[in-house]
Amino acid sequence: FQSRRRSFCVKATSSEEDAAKAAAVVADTGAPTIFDKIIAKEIPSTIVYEDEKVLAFRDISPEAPVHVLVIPKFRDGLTQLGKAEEKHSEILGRLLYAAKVVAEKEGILDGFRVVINSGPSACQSVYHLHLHVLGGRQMKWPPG
Ligand code: TR5
Repeated sequence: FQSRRRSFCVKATSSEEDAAKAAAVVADTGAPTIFDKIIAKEIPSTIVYEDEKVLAFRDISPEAPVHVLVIPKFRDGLTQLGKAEEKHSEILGRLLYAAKVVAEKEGILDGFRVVINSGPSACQSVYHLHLHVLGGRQMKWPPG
């Protein structure tokens, strides 16, 4: 299943470098992720919205004209939605509301999609909970 999963989760590519990346299975180890560096501003990102608890920035590999990631600044064990506990209810609500604020700022309130990939079978690749806000084109249903 691991190798089937890899081919489902990674876009077809011809470059050897990308093939090597595809071979690396991402696991939820609880270790810091690239998003911690984005929060710390050690790595540049295009920030769309920020408050004391939430950061929203453009996805580096957009799947739609608007593709923004909304993340908690303090992960607090929330590597994936599947690990949420009741204590995370408030931040989960804030993230969802921030997704709406992002959609409004981006001018896509007429139609947008919010996606959370949780765990390997959903192709999660960064283990710091994040909402994908996608829009600016006609979405298809059902998603793959
Ligand atoms: O696959 P999941 O749902 O975990 O989504 C992770 C998302 O993070 C993907 O859509 C990636 O394109 C995105 N991503 C990965 C990196 C990155 C990023 N978005 C903005 N900036 C990024 N940097 C600087 N580095 C990444 N590795």
